[in-house]
Amino acid sequence: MKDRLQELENDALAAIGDAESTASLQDIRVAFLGKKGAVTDIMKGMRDLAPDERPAVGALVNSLKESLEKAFSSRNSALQQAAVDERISSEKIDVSLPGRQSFSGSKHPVTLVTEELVEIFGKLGFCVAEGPEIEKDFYNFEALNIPKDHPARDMQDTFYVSDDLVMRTHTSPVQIRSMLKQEPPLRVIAPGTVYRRDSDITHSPMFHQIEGFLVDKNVSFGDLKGILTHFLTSYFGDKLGVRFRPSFFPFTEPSAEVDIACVICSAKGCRVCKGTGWLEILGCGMIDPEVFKSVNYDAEQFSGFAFGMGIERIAMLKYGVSDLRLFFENDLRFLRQF
Ligand code: 2U9
Repeated sequence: MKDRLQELENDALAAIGDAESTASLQDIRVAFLGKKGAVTDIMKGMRDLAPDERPAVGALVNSLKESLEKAFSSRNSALQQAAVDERISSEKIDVSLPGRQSFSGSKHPVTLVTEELVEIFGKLGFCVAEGPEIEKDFYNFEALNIPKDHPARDMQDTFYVSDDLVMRTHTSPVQIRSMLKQEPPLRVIAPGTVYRRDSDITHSPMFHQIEGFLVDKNVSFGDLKGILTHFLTSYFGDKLGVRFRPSFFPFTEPSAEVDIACVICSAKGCRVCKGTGWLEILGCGMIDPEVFKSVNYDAEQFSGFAFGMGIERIAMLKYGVSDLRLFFENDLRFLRQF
């Protein structure tokens, strides 16, 4: 029995010494010391020994187990340490290697301007609203008091998807949807992409607009002037000259166009302001009672103003960009400047 135990110990120690990973070491451990392992078998076989032999054999088996446990534990530590050493050497960093250049993107100027406008109006209590770019005739024209024979509805000016669907020509339909959803008081700002059949140096078939409106009791043209003057001086600078000129839009009455003193030549007269010293910057007016009718607002009880402007135009003036097409070409030499 002593010889058998010695042989078993030799075999186990050899296998432990040869184990190349902690996983294979674990398999060896199970083969010798596991429930069905070789050492356990011997312990089970002790039942068949004569009673006087048992104490001596038991002591031998215990010392074998102890010796194997020690060997397993020390081999396990050695293998773990080897794995750590291997990882450390494979993950070594060569700090002398030249770095890789990282390219960071930047926001498009149209996005930058939109964010700035939304922030200014946000501080005045306006919330952003969005809507679909393919619109029903009703939201884009009918509800805005744009009659069937209005030139804006012409196939020459509007992209028709079907008889009843158009690519929205302004973000005003978003405002109609807001009014149909909510009762006054309401302050909404609607930035977004719009489409018109127009393409030359100063017009693009796809461009961006921001429109806003406010509806409440007792809203006056004075409120409109106050809010829009505050907005223009916040955006372009404190001592900015601002003037309101009478105009016409189907959805506002009275209507006005707003000019600012030319920011390019400080109102001295230049190519951009065509020598006038003034730049047209936005359109506005008191919301026409006809518009209130189509959203079931009581025009006797409520009044409101609305305004709209082209975002590219504002961006061109702010950043001194002379050609509208630069905004849509995605030339990195242009975009990297923002
Ligand atoms: C509702 C009622 C009225 C929005 C308005 C303008 C005047 C305007 C143009 C500026 C340059 C469009 O991008 S542009 O070509 N817009 O002049 N927009 S009042 O009036 C509204 C909007 C929604 C329900």
